[in-house]
Amino acid sequence: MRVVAICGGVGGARMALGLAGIVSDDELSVIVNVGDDERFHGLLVCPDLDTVLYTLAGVVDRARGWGVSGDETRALDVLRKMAAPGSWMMLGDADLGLHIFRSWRLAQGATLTAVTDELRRAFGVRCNLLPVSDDPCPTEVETDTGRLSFQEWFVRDRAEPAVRALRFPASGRARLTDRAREAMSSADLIVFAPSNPYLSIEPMLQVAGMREVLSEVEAMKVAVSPLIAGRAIKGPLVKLMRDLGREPSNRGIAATYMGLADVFVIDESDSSSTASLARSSGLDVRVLPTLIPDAERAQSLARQIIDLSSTWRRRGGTP
Ligand code: FO1
Repeated sequence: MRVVAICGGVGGARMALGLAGIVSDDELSVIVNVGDDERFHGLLVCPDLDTVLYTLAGVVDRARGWGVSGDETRALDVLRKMAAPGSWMMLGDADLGLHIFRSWRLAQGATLTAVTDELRRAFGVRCNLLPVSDDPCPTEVETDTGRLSFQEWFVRDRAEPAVRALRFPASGRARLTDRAREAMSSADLIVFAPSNPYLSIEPMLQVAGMREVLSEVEAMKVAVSPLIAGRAIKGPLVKLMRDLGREPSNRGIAATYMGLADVFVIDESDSSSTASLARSSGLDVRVLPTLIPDAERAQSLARQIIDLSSTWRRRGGTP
């Protein structure tokens, strides 16, 4: 079975880890958000790609969910001593080594897809790891304090400024890569990871070609809600939904996936809303244990989603 995971952030990396445990390497493609990418100290940092890479390679700092376990900050200490702009971004020494390599290869003319492939091979990651686009497609955040880059809002300002809107200035111009397109077109199952729909999934849907390919594919499309008992495990999801005037519930999350996904998976703790959610969204709502704090639980969720896809038939479709 050919599986594509559409991912961003820590929830995305954990879902990818679960799938990587049970899907054969050449049949798994992980397509990753690049809307959070930003330059620091002249280097391109791609937090979502790196979080997936470090997680799949088993070197991620598990407590934080991002960065390299046991990393030090001697380089950053110097940058801070020099009051270098952007030194609020916690870049460890080993992490910086990766950013140096990536920035050097990009300056030589390599695409982000090619460099990511070099990195995942070197880190011993065997499935396909694919940026959604090779073009810059930053997410910008319109706040009460003005327009901020994604990391200024998320890290420097701790996601505190109230969000009026998310902006995607490269929307429709940044193109889907051929490899991401091919992976989705030939997939049997596409899983939208339990990532933040506004910060991780929506930026990918803004990439030219992404929505079209998703609407044409044969694959069964399953979206996993990041809410558990109505709350996000990590990150500013609920506050962001309130700021944006969306209902901070699975009903609000489902709105992102209406007309896009076939199945919407919610956590057992939210099962009382299943019937009303199915009615209001038109999605086939299923209940599974979606809390994935470790590889074992992530693998168990991945297994249950794959089992679901082997028996699932599109409503009104041919058997
Ligand atoms: N998140 C933080 O909350 N503080 C940081 O200083 C920070 C540094 C950082 C460096 C590299 C990297 O790959 C991720 C990093 N993150 C940090 C996480 C990152 O901001 C978020 O995971 C995503 O951009 C949101 O999905």
